[in-house]
Amino acid sequence: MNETKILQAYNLAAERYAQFGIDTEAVLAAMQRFSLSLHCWQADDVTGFEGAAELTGGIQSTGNYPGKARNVDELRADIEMATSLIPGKHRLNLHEIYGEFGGQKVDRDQVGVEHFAGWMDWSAATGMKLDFNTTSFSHPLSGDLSLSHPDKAIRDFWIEHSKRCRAIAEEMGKRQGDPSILNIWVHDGSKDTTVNKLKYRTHLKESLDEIFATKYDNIKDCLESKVFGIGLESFTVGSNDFYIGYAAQNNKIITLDTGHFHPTESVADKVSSLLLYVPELMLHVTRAVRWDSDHVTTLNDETIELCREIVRCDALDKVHFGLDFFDGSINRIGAYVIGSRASQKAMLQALLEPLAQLRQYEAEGKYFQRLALLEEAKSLPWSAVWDMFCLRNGVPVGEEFIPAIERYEREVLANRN
Ligand code: RNT
Ligand code: ZN
Repeated sequence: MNETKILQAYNLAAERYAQFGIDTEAVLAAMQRFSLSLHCWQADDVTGFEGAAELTGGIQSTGNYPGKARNVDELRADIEMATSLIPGKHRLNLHEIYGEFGGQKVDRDQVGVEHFAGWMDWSAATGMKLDFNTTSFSHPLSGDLSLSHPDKAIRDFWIEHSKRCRAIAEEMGKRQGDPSILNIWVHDGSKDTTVNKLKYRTHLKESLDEIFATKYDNIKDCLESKVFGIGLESFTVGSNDFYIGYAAQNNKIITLDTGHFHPTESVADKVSSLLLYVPELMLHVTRAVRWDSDHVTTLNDETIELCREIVRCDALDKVHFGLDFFDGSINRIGAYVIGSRASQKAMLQALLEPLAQLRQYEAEGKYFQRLALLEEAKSLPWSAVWDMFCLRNGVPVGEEFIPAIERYEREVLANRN
């Protein structure tokens, strides 16, 4: 794209935003600090490196597009390719099943820092800081219940796994000089009507207490709820209420996955309530189509409103923005790039909102004016600022990333059979 034209359009946009007292240079600086945590599992449909035969635990990736990453080198190459097309500096969110196990069977209660040493070296070399997740699914002991299983031996197995994951994340946090976000999501639930819910939830609470008994300085613990899983439709042990209660009482972070609520429930609306009671939030931003389908995040109303609420709460430094979709039906690197750029565009629009004027209208009870400006704000020239952001970051402007992905598919992905 023509640089002079991008610059001209940006200058006009900057003038327009200045009429609302918005400094586009300050917004661009804020965008530069806004890091996404890219989920490693989009590259291989949540397979991991344990040699898993199938994805279990209430989640599903559909599609069989060729070229999925089969090992750690391919995964790293794909992430590096994706980030070369995404402006700014980002983090990588790893799951425990992505350790480097050297062809050995390393069970989940045996995993250690050594299995992530390569990732930590890669992180230091690329500057992509690491976040981490325990993995309760796709394992012979996954079943319908893990941390809430009535059998103490099974609970203990998953408690040990979770403790080890926290120790690994602590090492990541220490080495990168920035806390690693350690997320716990377990699929625990039931397909049908359940009559002893209190028992399972008591087990889950006690398991978490044990897991969190060790205090660490370089991790941030997060808990992710879910409305239901596939095959576990009637009951979820770790419901929204359960984790909000636990997090509020124990000063833990809540992870909001935008696919984990009732379809008409606003996740954006939760931000200002939760931040009054829990220290920070982690996000798993996805696009739920009819259910928690994990479609690629797009620039839709839900994502924009979520970003607006973060900005309106002045909470950019308290909200960690992770992505969580796994689409195996299209080019997987393309999926990363679309979802990441869409999230950034949503945040940019939020940062460019004429908030001072809107708040003044609201304070004065001028609700027609508030709604009118909210509508007008939608068509302010944010895309000129976006193009400038891409240009300054040396990444393709507009749709120019499409041929770059096509080339990678021809030259790299096509050789993975
Ligand atoms: C599943 C949760 C969870 C997973 C990943 C793989 O419903 O969203 O975050 O998607 O941890
Ligand atoms: Zn999630």
